[in-house]
Amino acid sequence: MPIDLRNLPSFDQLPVKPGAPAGSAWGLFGDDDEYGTWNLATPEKAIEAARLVRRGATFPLNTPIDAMDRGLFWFRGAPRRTMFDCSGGMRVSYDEYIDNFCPQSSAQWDGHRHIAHPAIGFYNGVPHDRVLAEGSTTLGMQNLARRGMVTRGVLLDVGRYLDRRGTPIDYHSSQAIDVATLEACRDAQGVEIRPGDMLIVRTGWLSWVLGQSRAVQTELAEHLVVPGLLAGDEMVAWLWNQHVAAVAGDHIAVESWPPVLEPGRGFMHVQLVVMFGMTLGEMWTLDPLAEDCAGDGVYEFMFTSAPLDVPGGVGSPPNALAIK
Ligand code: UVW
Repeated sequence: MPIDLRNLPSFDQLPVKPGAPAGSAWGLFGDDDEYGTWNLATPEKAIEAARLVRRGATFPLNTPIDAMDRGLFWFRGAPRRTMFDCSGGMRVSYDEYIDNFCPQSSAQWDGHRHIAHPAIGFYNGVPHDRVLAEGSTTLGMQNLARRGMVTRGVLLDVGRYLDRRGTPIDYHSSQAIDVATLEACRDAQGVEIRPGDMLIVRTGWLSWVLGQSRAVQTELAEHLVVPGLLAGDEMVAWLWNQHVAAVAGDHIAVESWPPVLEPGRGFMHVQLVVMFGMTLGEMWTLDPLAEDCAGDGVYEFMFTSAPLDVPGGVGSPPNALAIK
């Protein structure tokens, strides 16, 4: 369905579909939609993005798939690779198996199947049964994989902004970044967020944690606290009202971890993934891109991502590029 990026409902106008849950975008992109807010990354956004390529400077945003091979990501172990001679011992051709590969164990998209509301199901009101049925691919990663993900990207380098302000993020905490800080960072960088953009927030957490000793990492794995966005009503409304196609970061869960299960706060994944249909990018490698942006003062770029085409896939490495 054609999308008019100048005429999207504000958060206060949701839901647009009678009977849909409060604050949900269900039905906005069609009753059978499986792209969610990525619908906002229109062909016009791909053209806008391509115009931002000036130097050909390219920044891959994946993180090595074994980066969390320290028990850091407590329930998603690193994969085991086995390389073998597939030329019958003639030593001319090799393949490999990657066992125990969790597509969400390192840089990842949380796809539309990753999060459900226990009582009402998945994005767009798809019930649990339909997603969990044997052979079901509903809401799987194949949708975005086959569509291809291209749009204008914007980096908010909150880690650097707060460093420069003399109030660095405490990486060994669940420090929560509020809307005012995101806006102040955006303002300091002189960049606009436009409908259909890919919003990327850098905290600096990933490079910090990968540089820690095994002892610190083990302790962190046991009591996982990670900075991130301040989950809650204000952030949810702000993210919707920016009309971004998706949001990503270099930290563990987009929102600060662990979630605070109190009225007005809560587990923001449910609101973003289930109610908006917004995929979430986590643990992306952002430092080289951020260095470049700090160097030339340009925080916008062409963004591309080619998730794995796993029918019914829950998540995927992003295989994302930022190109300036
Ligand atoms: C965690 O599980 C910490 O994050 P997510 O579910 O967003 O991948």
